[in-house]
Amino acid sequence: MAIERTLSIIKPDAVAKNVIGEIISRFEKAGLQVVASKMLHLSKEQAEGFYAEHKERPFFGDLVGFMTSGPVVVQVLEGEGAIAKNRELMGATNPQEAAAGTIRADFAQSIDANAVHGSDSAASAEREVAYFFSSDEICPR
Ligand code: IDP
Repeated sequence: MAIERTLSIIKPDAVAKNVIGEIISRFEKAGLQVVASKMLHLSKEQAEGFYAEHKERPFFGDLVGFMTSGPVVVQVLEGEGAIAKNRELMGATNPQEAAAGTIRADFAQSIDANAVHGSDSAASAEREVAYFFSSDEICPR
């Protein structure tokens, strides 16, 4: 399988719960490496731009409101099949439907406050990594 990069966001609910380390530990134990990381408090404009594909959806306002409600940790994860592997570790969007042992099953409260974001395709990963990181901020080993 190819080495890929994917964008992960530890969302405001998980940062507030103080489980940043536990979440990163799951990525590392699954063989993904953190090759870029920063903590940010997203502006409304940053959150709207990031989630632009959802702007016509009824939950868009709530999503932007939630993502700007507190700090987040944005990271680039690298590894074999990183995009699908991260989605598997995250679990389903709605934590009530997320498989046992996934990040969302263990740390998320609701479909709004669902602990993590992960790119869902190679095209999204490319756009999302570039949205938050310049190439000199990414440090592969
Ligand atoms: P994903 O984060 O699992 O990729 P997406 O469909 O890309 O899910 O949706 C982005 C985010 O928007 C979700 O993580 C969730 O927080 C929020 N969201 C998605 N669907 C709903 C919904 O039906 N109601 C409220 N929020 C939603």
